Amino acid sequence: MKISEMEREEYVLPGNTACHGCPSTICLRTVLKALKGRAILVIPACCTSVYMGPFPNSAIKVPVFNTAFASAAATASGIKASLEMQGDDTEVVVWAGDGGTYDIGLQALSGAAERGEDIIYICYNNEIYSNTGIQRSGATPFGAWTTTTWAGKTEHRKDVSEIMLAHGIPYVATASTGYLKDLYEKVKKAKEIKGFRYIEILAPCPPGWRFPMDKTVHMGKLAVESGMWILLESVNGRFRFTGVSRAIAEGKRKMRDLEEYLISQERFSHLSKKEIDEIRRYVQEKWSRLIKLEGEVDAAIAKFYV
Ligand SMILES: Cc1ncc(C[n+]2csc(CCOP(=O)(O)OP(=O)(O)O)c2C)c(N)n1
Ligand code: SF4
Repeated sequence: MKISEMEREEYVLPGNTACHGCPSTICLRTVLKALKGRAILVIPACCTSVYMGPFPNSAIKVPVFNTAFASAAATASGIKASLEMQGDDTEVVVWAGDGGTYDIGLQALSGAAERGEDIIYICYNNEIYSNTGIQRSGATPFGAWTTTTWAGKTEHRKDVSEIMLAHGIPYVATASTGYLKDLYEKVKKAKEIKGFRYIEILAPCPPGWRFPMDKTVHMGKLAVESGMWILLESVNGRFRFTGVSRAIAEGKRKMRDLEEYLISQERFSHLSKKEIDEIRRYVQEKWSRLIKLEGEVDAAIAKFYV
């Protein structure tokens, strides 16, 4: 598919109050185009619930239910159940930050996934609580400066996409603000699948990560090209790398130096060589774990059918 073949209709309107270069607006625009606007959004407290505008005004051209932080997936489950009773197949989509996904809404997310609710849950992961002033979250990477980790975060991030893989749901994918066509296609694919679907988008945030606001898409590409963020997809348990990450996993493309990604953001400007090496070790370990996972799935399926 060419980018010019994307849906032309706009569902995220100009004049909203997001920062210039906001990854959330860029990606939500893409997601709603992929769904052709046939969606009800459920949004817990986050930047999106602020930049969409105060009631009764809204910069988002689909119905939005603003819900309490901890309950986005539960609220979406309820809305879907009531639509089903009315024979309405409108897609119900949670659009939440990493604070609302990794930390505060994790129990509702896990419960809805385990119950197999027929909803799409999308986390735009900017690796911080940006709306309230750049605090650390469970998604903040090791070493990153935030207003609650002045000397750099001392723990590694957890990975909710891997946690969702472990739930055995029909669709799990990661995407990046750097590759909008990939995001568009993954949302379209998710729409065709029934059951609980989870998509997580890396969302480089200019004020939170401290880089110039015209570099959002570039940063989203650099994250993938340096191996720091991995593009993957799992359809009914069949796991595979996608896009640039697939080329890297197959040895067709070399990773860019991780340091190039780190030094282009001021949040990492204080890092020592030892800390950079620790991030490198963590990234390599994650790659080996996932490469093994892909290999194991392929081997198992091959045994099944040969
Ligand atoms: C229960 C509860 N705790 C705290 C808040 C304050 N609060 C509103 S938005 C927000 C940060 C959200 O972070 P995230 O989900 O990562 O989204 P982002 O702001 O980065 O878009 C916080 C802490 C709240 N609204 N409700
Ligand atoms: S702080 Fe970041 S995520 Fe929030 S509106 Fe600004 S650019 Fe977007």
